[in-house]
Amino acid sequence: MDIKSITTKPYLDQKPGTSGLRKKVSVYKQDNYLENYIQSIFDSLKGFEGKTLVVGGDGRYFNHEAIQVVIKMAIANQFGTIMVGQNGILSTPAVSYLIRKYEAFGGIILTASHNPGGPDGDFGVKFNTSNGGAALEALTDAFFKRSQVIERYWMVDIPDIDLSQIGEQDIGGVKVQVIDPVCDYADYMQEIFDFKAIRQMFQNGFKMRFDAMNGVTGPYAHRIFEEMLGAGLGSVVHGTPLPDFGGLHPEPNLVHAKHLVDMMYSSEAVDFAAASDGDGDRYLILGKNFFLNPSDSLAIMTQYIDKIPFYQDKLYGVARSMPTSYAADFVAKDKNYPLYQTPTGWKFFGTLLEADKATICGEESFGASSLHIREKDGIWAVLFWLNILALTGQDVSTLTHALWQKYGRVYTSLHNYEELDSDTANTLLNDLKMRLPALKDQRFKNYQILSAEVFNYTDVVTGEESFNQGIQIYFTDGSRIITRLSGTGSSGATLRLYFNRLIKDPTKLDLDVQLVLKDLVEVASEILKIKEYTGRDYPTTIT
Ligand code: VG1
Ligand code: CO
Repeated sequence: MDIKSITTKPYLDQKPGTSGLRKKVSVYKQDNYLENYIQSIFDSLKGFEGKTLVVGGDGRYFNHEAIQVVIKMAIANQFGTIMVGQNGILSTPAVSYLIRKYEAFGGIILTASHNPGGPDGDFGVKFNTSNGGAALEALTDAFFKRSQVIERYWMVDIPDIDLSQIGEQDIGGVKVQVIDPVCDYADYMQEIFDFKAIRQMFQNGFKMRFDAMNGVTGPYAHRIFEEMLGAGLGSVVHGTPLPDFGGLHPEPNLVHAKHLVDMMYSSEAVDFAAASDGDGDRYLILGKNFFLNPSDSLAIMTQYIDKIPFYQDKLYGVARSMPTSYAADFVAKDKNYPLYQTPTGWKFFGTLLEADKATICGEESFGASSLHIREKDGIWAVLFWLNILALTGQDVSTLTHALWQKYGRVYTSLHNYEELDSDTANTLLNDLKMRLPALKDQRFKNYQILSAEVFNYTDVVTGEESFNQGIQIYFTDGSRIITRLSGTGSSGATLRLYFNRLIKDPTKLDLDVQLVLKDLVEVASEILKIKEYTGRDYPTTIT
């Protein structure tokens, strides 16, 4: 087989963000752009010759072309086996699982996750290491460094590989295995959860709707919910992965899954509804007339994890990202589980999971997962909830109200200012940083500042330090404002503002979230000088 060295010139913008290198499709389509980044990844790794690489994507626009490039370059770089999902499809959690199960060297996931798809949308590349987790910062920094000086990449000149048939092909001594994307993952879910109890619940007439938002989870959901659990045909909607996600923005939240939310607040409502994002690592859960906040979801999962046999000998602790509300902290304390607060981004949970310190992890951004893999996992979270419902016979709203009755309700919301000029956003934050020491003890409306600090993180396992992971302002009543810049966008800057306010009064558990947070939101605008810097009166999205 003819392995060619192709001369190239570096692009200077290949710096991965919170989760891989995400750029507009038009950027990825530039000559050698994808090739450069893939070779920069391979050049930064050692000892993969003859080993296995798992490759798959969320089916978005450019997935087809890109996967051929990745496979051919992996062959040229002398991996031994390339395991790829049929038609190039694999969810992010499935890749994580396959890497672990088959002891692969690593995996490449072609996805921009919840970012919009199509020719005008985003594309992305993520590398996961042999533990199944996304590459840590030291490694992604190495990719970036390499990408800035790269002069050649390795490629084989062969026709496109047929990914439509399951089976094994030998290509010049390298094995290309096309696998069923769902099988291994579905078997694993069956090991973790009580499928029998969930099946029984469906037999008793329980009705669910799962909206795959035309992302990658369609095939997983059809197989697991409809076929294995008997949820009934038609329970899964938008279940075919489409290159442009059928025009949907595959981000399961109150804004982009509004159609599902509206349905659950109407007379058409079923018992339980869920959705997931483009690459299948996020989840949204709704009950009848009820939206489950992801931070509360983590708290309730923490309450019930000891009832799921798979976890009974692995109850180590709970981890949540810093902007995730502290609802789970109350439960963890009660249950005597250590609680860890990490920076935003799933990769920070990895070391805790490896060291048997965390069993379950969650993010406010509709992400949850456990030590079963090293990525967040949308289908897993939905199954976890189905298992809780089958076990307790209660519904989502009742279980959440029970949590609030016991600990109080942490009213929570995220306000995003999108498409800001990057310099403006950075100046705003830098100015705020300078003013932090002076903010302590200051009073705004009824809120007095207890502390105002930059969140720097030291990994409790490795001692590795990550600076500048957001700004936390605590008030004396326990309320909290957090702000940070998004690291997953492909253009401009998104300023995120997270709000938490704890209300313990049992007669005030069902108030309107934005009303409860109104004063706090105004205080934040004042402290951050949002209008002054951005000229904006309102956030772009509220979830
Ligand atoms: C966002 C979320 C973060 C999540 C990340 C990747 O990052 O806030 O919690 O882990 O997306 O999710 P940022 O930097 O934009 O705030 V996914 O489903 O896009 O891989
Ligand atoms: Co995702």
